[in-house]
Amino acid sequence: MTQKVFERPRALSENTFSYCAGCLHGVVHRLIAEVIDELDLMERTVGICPVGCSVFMYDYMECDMIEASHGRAPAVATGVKRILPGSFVFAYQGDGDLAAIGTAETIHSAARGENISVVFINNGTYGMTGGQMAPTTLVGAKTTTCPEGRDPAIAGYPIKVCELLSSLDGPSYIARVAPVSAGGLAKTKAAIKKAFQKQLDGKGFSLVEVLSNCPTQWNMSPIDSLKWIEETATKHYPLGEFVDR
Ligand SMILES: Cc1ncc(C[n+]2csc(CCOP(=O)(O)OP(=O)(O)O)c2C)c(N)n1
Ligand code: SF4
Repeated sequence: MTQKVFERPRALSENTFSYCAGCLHGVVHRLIAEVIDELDLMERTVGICPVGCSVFMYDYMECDMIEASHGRAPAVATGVKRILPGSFVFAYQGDGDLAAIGTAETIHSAARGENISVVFINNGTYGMTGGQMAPTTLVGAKTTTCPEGRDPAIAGYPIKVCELLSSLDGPSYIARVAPVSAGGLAKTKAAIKKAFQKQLDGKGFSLVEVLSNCPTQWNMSPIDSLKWIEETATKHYPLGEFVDR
């Protein structure tokens, strides 16, 4: 007798991801879909897509999805949640989207303690538009707009989103994870689940920062990009839970 031990989450569509080989966007989509299934949220979930490589997330999810313009996902999420308080609302945003053009929306929705959840994909670059420097690009890291490496004398220092938001009273949960190993994947899923549960419990704003990759714009193999996250990115962006209340 055969036994099914693995299947596509209900919340994930059958469409093929358009992401580059080895990109973690698809992996994180799947983890979100698994959590939506496990918490039985699909019928009341509204996801907010960003602008960036994951702009087509609405093609990959079976729940309702809305496309927000660049950086505005937390504002759109706020509107949906306030009008439909029984809905479950998450925003999915890259670092260009969340920490550059959307800085104001991010900080203010967190400070207000909006009862929404944000999954923040920090790959240290603007993947979709050609690998430009992002607010999260590490000092010394090379991008197409800082080919000699990020120089703080010119471009300042990377923004640590979890640490920044942790100084606010509004957030109920802030965590940073790195899905670069079996253990890292399990911790990433657990953090997303915890963040989603905070919203279900009415506790207010929750955010999970995922240290992610961009093998294409980093000019690295997928395996090397995961090693770089583990060995370099985590030194500057420590993993863990920053707020849990
Ligand atoms: C208002 C506005 N400014 C700039 C752009 C151009 N743009 C599209 S995607 C993008 C960068 C996205 O980078 P990120 O959020 O880090 O996502 P990634 O592609 O790396 O997943 C930019 C600058 C835009 N679409 N709209
Ligand atoms: S450009 Fe980078 S972030 Fe975008 S899909 Fe390719 S690997 Fe992923």
